[in-house]
Amino acid sequence: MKSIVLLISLLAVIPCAQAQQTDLIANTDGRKTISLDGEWRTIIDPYETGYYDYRYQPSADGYFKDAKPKTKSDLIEYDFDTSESLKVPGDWNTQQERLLFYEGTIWYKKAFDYQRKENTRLFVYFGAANYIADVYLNGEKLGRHEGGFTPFNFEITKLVRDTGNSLIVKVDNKRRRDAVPTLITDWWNYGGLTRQVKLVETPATFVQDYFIQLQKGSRERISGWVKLNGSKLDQKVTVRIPEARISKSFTTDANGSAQITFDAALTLWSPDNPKLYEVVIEAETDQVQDEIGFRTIETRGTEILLNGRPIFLRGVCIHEEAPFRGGRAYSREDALTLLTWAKELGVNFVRLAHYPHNEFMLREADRLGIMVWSEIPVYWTILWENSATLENAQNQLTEMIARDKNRAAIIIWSMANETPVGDARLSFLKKLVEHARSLDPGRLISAAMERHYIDDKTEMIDDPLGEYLDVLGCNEYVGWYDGLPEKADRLEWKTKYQKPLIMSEFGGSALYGNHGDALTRWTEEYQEEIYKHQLAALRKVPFLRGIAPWVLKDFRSPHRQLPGIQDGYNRKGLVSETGVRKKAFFVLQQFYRETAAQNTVGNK
Ligand code: GCB
Repeated sequence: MKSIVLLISLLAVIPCAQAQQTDLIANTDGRKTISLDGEWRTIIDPYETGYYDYRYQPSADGYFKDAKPKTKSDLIEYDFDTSESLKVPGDWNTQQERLLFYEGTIWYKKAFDYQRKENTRLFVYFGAANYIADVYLNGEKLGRHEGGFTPFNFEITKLVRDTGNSLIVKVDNKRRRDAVPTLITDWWNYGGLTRQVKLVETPATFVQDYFIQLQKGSRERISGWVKLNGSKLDQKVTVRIPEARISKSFTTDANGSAQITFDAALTLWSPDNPKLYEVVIEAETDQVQDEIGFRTIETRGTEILLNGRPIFLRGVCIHEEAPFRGGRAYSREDALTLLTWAKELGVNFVRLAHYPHNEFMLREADRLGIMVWSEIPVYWTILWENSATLENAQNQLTEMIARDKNRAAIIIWSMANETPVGDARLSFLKKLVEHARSLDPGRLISAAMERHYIDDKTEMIDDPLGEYLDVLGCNEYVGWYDGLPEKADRLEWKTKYQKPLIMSEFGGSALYGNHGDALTRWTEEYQEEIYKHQLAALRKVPFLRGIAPWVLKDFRSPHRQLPGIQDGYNRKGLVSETGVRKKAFFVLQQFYRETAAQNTVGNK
């Protein structure tokens, strides 16, 4: 009997739940939603008292029960409703000083009422929770999600009540060796419900997802698919692009899927003309709207071609950190500020490092005409031989692509950053490349790799991973970790591949307002000197097709300890953490002005 009770209580708290996680609703913007943002009651639980019992077994009566004493004698040692609160969306670290370094569990509770409607379904959608989220509604476990930067949702149609719903999320941001990312990163481990949370209402059978883009290699043919979810899976589905007078109908199969292809003469999306079309996906039981741009992206030899024409990517790297207030960025305003700073620099391209950024960044990049490199946090050291780590990375890749595959701005999916060459790593990353190509055959695949010297003045890019990529990415810090700024002048760059190269990082640190001569570390002049030498040298690299210097804005990092200079910030920003421009900003801006007209760095 005891063991049955134990089994039931175990089932109540962990594993089965994962199966209930519903496939992602790809475009929540296009449907009826109810925001759950605002104050959530929270319990800081470093010992996970609300999850494990005193034998370290998952407890059947954890905090997720949201229990209240029923009699004056009842013993209940927590109470959400008299606990403190935190704002959602938002990392916890920057909301309370005592949480700045906190890594562990915090429980979140939101109470809500909901008027159930006939023939509708209800989902709870999380933009992101860093890092593991265990989600419960009215005491029942909905499921667990792992990965701090991608969205997930659960269906709650059968569990939701008219009044007094208790939505509880245990968020745990403890770093783990087998996780993605692993124990060390050069950014802050911001924990919590860092992005929007919402209820999404759908008809009984609804348009779950769709992929509507130009077919690879074609500027006139649209190709993709639509997927329904529900009980009436065979339906007529019409894709309309009203402005282009397009209306094409398809029939979904017994699984609710339809392949779609049709010809369309459209104005193509580009940084000069970021044209977006209203696209309507109309099923018999549901309708969703989106704004979609259409463009092609491909490579030919060492060229990158946008809509068939060679381009040079004038970029900058960006972390998802809020301008001015610090902490994780999560709003449209944050996205607009960061991307406007980048635009003022003269970019046509951003590398969103080192994990998928919030959806506003992609939506705004689409509108502003900024091409995007988007990546998953396979960073530095990963447990290459661990199958669960691979599955986790693959899942994060799936979720990134699921959310953003219709954004014209994204031209590159990147698999990894600065990972060490080796067999297990190569086999791991090859699987990610194959996976990305199977989900999205149209975009380019890259990774930020490393280079090495073959003699004292020749830099070589020959990482075996390069063979599987469309575009080579390479991080180098000549002038900062590697010699002094003038060293860049003496180097020649080589690669064994006939592929385009993006210098996906270079730069150096300066504290804004710290001045000295060009050889004094941490001064704006030293950083400026790096940029001058780097840009002059990179002009001479014949296969270079883009640059993304590190980094737009100073960002928090526990790696960066130097008192009076770093104080917990990586200072490689071209602007300070409050957005004040350093001298190097203007050097890069000038370079971009000169090169914009030519669409090349003048190496031919
Ligand atoms: C790198 C990493 C980046 C770091 C940067 C640095 O190579 O990719 O995440 O922040 O160097 O500042 O050292």
